[in-house]
Amino acid sequence: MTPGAAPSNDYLAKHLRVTCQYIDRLLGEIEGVLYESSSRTAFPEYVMDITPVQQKMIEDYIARIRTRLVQVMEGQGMISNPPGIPVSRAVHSRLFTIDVAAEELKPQYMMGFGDIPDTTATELNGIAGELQALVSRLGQYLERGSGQDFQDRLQRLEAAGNDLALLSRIEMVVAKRGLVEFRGTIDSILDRAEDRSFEIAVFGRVSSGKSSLLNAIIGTDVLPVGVTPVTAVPTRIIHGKDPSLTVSFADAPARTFETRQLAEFATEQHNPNNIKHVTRVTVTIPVSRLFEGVSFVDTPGLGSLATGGAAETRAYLPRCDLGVVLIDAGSTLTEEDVRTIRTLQEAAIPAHILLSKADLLDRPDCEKTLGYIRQHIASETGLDLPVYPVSVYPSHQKLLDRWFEKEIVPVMNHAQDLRAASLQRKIGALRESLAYSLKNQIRRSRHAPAGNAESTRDVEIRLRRATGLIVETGKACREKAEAMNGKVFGTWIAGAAVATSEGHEGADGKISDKDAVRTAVLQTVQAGVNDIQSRIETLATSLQDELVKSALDLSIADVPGDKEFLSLIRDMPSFDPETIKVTVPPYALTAMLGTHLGEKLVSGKLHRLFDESFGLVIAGYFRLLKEWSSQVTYQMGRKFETYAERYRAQAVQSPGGRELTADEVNAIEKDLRDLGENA
Ligand SMILES: Nc1nc2c(ncn2[C@@H]2O[C@H](COP(=O)(O)OP(=O)(O)OP(=O)(O)O)[C@@H](O)[C@H]2O)c(=O)[nH]1
Ligand SMILES: [Mg+2]
Repeated sequence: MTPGAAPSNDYLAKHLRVTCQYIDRLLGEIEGVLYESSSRTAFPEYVMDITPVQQKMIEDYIARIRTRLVQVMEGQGMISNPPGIPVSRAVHSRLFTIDVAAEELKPQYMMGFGDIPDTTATELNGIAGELQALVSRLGQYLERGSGQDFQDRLQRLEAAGNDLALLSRIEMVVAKRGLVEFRGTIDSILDRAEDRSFEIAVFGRVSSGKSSLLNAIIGTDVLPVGVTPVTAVPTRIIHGKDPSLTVSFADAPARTFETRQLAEFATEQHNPNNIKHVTRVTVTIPVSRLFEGVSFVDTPGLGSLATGGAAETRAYLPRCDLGVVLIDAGSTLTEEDVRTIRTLQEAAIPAHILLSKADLLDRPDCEKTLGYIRQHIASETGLDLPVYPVSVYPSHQKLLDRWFEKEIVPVMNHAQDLRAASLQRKIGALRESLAYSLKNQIRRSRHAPAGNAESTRDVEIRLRRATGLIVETGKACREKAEAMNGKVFGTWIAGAAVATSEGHEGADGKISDKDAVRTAVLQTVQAGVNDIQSRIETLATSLQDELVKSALDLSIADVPGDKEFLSLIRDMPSFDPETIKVTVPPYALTAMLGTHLGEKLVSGKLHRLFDESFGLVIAGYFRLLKEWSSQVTYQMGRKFETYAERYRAQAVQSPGGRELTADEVNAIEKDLRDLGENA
């Protein structure tokens, strides 16, 4: 063949291409062997027996062979195909496979391997849980796309006039030291900085009048209202000339709709438990009262009647810049209201308190209630906050206007300054915890007590067991909730059999047999509920204890607050005993149970009766309880991880209490100075 001429036939061309590709891949494998030590594989295969000079020579020859391969291809007029697979996709698909492989470490997949002791099972669940959490975090990071690169985002934000010099220095130290545990916080601060709006959010229990209040403020009835739980996802309202509705989804690109379609996405009726996976709803309408750069946010109600939307509200809460908390004049101030104010306080977000539906009270009662609320909040939170009465009735318009002019207009006037201040507060807090972590590294290296290696390993094992416990509790609660339906049915049959064989009126006349059946059923339901609740409480206490003990071993001061995990157990769906209307079959059961056919007939009839009277209600309730327990264990897992991730990182950084070299200490001290700390 002459140079540059195409191979004489397709087979030959294919053969050439495939062989060259194969040679190239083998060269890649040699590189894999050479770089094994730097890849830090967990299962090293090769012993390094070549010198750096030899390694360099090999690399040079590999480069030479590759050049020749390219020349061969070009010489035959064959152009190699441009790459078509994005790296991110390739990494994603491997991560998915790793996740599946990690799942198989769980004891439930090892049935055939003989008995597994309980502690080993918990540990295996823990190992799987730890690996899967890391894989999922890496996956989430990738999903944000390359446009989300930290340095890129920082530069863009700084160009837009944000003072993020400190955050930039923090990012550099975090990247240099591989402290992935600080990535999440940096990310959320950048999110907040990119979103230039100042958000005023309205919180309160279900039906306290949040949506009605915002409608009254903006002068339209765009937000759906009603007596049952209505709002299902946090809904932003911003000012704009042309009305529109933008909805973002977790699993689909954002879309624009007409504002009248809001109910399809934002209400419990049309989007129960957010089955449509809506992540953000923004309504743009002309609102003369809304200043540029400020948005109002309507949130789903909290409290015992709350639905799935309450979780959305809690997740959203730390993001807002100002929280307006509504206390319903038609009921009393509850623990839930105080908790909302406290959560805002912990997130350093100013809280404003309103007594809604003030039209329901006459003036003296209103005054009395305002005083009581103010005093109660002060004693519970230490905050002395003014409480304003408001009502959406036109006759009470003045009340609403007075509060708005006095409290909200000044805030809107300074929205951008307030927003910048809150951003700096968040960055400051991050700097503190990073500096603390670096100082700790030096301190532990200098004062490594004997047995540090032991305690570091203990910490790792302890955290792993706790992770395993989360996996196990979640599974046990789900199984318990699923089994409850059958159990209640069994109780009902047993009760019904006794009732029909013994007659209807109790001998002492106090308790009828119908009541006995009902009581037995209720007790069974309650026992199931108690079981689930106590498993979750035990989990909360264990997680708290394990974290506190680990922090002590690692000399870390940042430990979870006293009831931090227990406080996640809230809004447990309650069971209404009124729904149990027990009807006992009007014929003697015992007489019919003798024959096979009789048993079948009776069993069929009982099943129907059970379903007709209350079986479906019970099934629905335990389904709700199952979802609730999954939600709570998931939240506990997330909270646990935020601490455990940092603790594990610290445990790894003090491998056996090895003393750092003078150079390593100097480097850390330089980082501390870069962060503005005296090392
Ligand atoms: N009397 C009186 N009733 C009100 C007032 N504001 C709201 N309501 C009524 O309270 C009920 C609940 O109002 P919503 O605005 O839907 O309450 P919400 O807090 O948004 O409720 P969720 O979205 O379900 O959490 C409705 O029946 C309203 O008519 C008020 O100022 N006075
Ligand atoms: Mg509402």
